[in-house]
Amino acid sequence: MTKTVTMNAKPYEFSFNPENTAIILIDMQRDFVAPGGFGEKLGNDISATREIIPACENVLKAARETGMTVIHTREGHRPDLSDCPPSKLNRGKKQGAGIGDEGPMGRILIRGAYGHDLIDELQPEEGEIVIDKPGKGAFYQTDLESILHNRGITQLIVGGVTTHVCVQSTIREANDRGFECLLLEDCSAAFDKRDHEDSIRMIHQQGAIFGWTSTSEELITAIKSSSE
Ligand code: TIU
Repeated sequence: MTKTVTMNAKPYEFSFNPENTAIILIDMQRDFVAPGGFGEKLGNDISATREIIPACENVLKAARETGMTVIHTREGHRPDLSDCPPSKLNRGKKQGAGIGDEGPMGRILIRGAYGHDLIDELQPEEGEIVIDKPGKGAFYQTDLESILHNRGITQLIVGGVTTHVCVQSTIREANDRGFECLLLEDCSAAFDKRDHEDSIRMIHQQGAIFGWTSTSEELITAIKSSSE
């Protein structure tokens, strides 16, 4: 049994009970966080996405010790690309990052390819949920919403990459579905730090218009105090 706890956050305190809260790490895949993947082929410097790995590991450790629901997502497509909208395919190719093209880690953003999988440091443990999603938001064309309802989850603590694309899309989708979301600033990253900073402000502005933001340290302190 855990009790409801309150943590410091922007724009004001965030309260949650770990029993009704899921940690969701968005797309910490080699294709975004390792050299030669989709992220780098789109012309980005991936270093900022690697800097968050230790903080994500710390959060996973605390969540696992408390028995919280942990969810990992992966962006990607079927090998025959039948679930990839032509619009997405065409834009990637224009940027030199063709979804389905052979890269150093196998076919880019294709389910089953080495590059599509989660990085070694953040591999799921047995019993954790992995959501394969074709879009940017984790709710679009997935069973995430029903999994959350079935477990009685009402709040989401979100990290991963990239803050301004898949992380923001997922938080916006979750907010419209009635979930309260908190972004972990030091567990999320964009290729350009300005996109990351802008996303943080967009989420917590106007009295938590989409959600709250805070840090892994605040979260871990709160999680630990929930079982005291
Ligand atoms: N390009 C970019 O910033 N992001 C993506 O394409 N996917 C995710 O954010 N996961």
